[in-house]
Amino acid sequence: PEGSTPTPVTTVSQYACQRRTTIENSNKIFTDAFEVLADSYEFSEIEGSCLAFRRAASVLKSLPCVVRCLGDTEDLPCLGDHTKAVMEEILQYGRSFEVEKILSDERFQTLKLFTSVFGVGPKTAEKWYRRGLRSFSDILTEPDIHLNRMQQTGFLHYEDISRAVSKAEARALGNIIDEAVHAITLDAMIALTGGFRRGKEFGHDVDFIVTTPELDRERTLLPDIIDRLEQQGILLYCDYQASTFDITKLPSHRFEAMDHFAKCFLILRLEGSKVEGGLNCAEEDRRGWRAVRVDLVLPPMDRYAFALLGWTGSRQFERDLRRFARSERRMLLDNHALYDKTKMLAVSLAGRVEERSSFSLCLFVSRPRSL
Ligand code: 8DG
Ligand code: MN
Ligand code: MN
Repeated sequence: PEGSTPTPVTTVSQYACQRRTTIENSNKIFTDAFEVLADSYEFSEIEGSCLAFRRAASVLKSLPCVVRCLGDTEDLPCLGDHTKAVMEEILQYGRSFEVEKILSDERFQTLKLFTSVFGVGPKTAEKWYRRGLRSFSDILTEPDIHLNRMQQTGFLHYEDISRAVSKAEARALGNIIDEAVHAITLDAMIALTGGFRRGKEFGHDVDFIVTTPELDRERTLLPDIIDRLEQQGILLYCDYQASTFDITKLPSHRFEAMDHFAKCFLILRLEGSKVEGGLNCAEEDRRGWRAVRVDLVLPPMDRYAFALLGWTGSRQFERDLRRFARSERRMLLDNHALYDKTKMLAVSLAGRVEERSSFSLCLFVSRPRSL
């Protein structure tokens, strides 16, 4: 138009899948506080407030600069009164008293400690807390406590599993999985997914997708891979879940849909010599190896793109991707499929042209399929 050019307005979307977010977080001081509050609400099973703080943290992580005053947040979505009150405290005093109170709370500290063990969720942690248990030695010396195999392994490898996995270690594990899979079948594909696919330097585990063009082979391949890792003597723990994938099912309406692909949650033994740059902790140095959490998921080849999209994370990105599909596109999305409710059609998705930032996924409607 004539005259002055309008000031560009950069609006931040309410959907994480519509925001570009880098690995650098300029607003860590706020997002760390929100995450404490979210955890605290999660422990109290107040899901709405928990998600509100997780959503707010995700919004601030997408900002290129630090928030300097409350005015900076005026045009931002997903920030409620409570969120802003916490930010105001931090802006004024450099810390939030509400967060400090939570951090010094015995129940919070104990639940945080207990849930840091592999295999211990909020329910079990709460149960133990109510019985008066406060430390790991309380749990391990209490005669009436029965630990399942996952929890026993969690305590056994606690130090190793709690320590972040580096990119170099993820790469070394990639080579081990690659070698194991290709010793069994030559035409399988392996992709690194999860946080490392998003470019993170460290992770709590390493996630891989394995798939093969051989029809139905993905249902039987995983037990073969697990056997092989066992024979190599590097399998420390394995929770295997067989495929329950049913092609006739619609994408689920549930909020955080678990998928039905064959998968396993593993703990593997990683030799220090296999990692470039070697070992990074004194204790490991003496032992020469460390335990690492590894997840493998095996979708059928024609579902690879959905599985990759679903397992790349973050959890907030995935939640918002599904919400965006539902609310803005009248579609249902999960780790298996994308379904157009208005056309009653399954949409197929070209695997390699996945555009994560805008949901302008290269979509094309497949031949009508009665789902
Ligand atoms: P991190 O390991 O570096 O801490 O982060 P991450 O890689 O983002 O987290 P993750 O817990 O390994 O989960 C990666 C993605 O996998 C996450 O977006 C959720 C998705 N995912 C599923 N199904 C399942 C499942 O059954 N269990 C787990 N743990 N994650 C799943 O789609
Ligand atoms: Mn991960
Ligand atoms: Mn994982």
